[in-house]
Amino acid sequence: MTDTSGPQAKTLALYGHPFSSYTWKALIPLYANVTPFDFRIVDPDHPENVEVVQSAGPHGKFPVLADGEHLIFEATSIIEYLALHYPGPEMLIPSDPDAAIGTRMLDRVFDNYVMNTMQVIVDEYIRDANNPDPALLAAVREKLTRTYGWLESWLQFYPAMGQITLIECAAAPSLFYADWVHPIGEEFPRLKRWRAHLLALPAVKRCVDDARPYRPFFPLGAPDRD
Ligand SMILES: N[C@@H](CCC(=O)N[C@@H](CS)C(=O)NCC(=O)O)C(=O)O
Repeated sequence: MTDTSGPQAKTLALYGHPFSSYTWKALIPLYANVTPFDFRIVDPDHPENVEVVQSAGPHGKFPVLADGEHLIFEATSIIEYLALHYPGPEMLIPSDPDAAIGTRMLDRVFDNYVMNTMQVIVDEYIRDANNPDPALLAAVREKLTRTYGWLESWLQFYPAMGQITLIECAAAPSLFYADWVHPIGEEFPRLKRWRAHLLALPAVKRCVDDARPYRPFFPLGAPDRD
């Protein structure tokens, strides 16, 4: 999928899948900072890559970043690692400690209250696409609506447009898929606009485009947009 090459030797490799939201989260900073790396797809045709991922963390999840022999898992930790060891034009974590706490807090919001919440619905459709549990779906949709409301208020005070930090890395994939699962309503105009802004960032657009061939596999059916 990715030719990230340049003249420099690549010491980094990212293991993941182009349709995986958490893989996007790690790809976005690599693309944004033009950091050279090899992409290693995790799928049944590449058991050697599956093996690396299985060896890295307790549940064998991806993405995994390899820097030589050093394996880093958890997308947030990968971004922290990149910010420290492979800095680029985008300052992924603010240097001011208080601002950094705020950035990390928002990262938790997107993982825990958007991505992982939305994933409950996706998992329910994987379990039985024809007969998902309506009570479960309603409860999770209510949680997502509450999160959208919170983000709509938060965006009033989030000044930035254009930069890529840990916040954007977490927000773009989680809002991309959450909107497919539980559309962001007209009552959340700032959030709708911000999602559109995020998807237009070149580093994010590249992830969206590379994932297009896999859309037929989306358990709820991918909408004909984005
Ligand atoms: N907390 C992990 C979540 C990673 C995760 O859930 N990855 C999914 C792909 S988006 C995965 O590995 N799925 C395959 C599996 O669970 O076996 C992170 O932030 O990196």
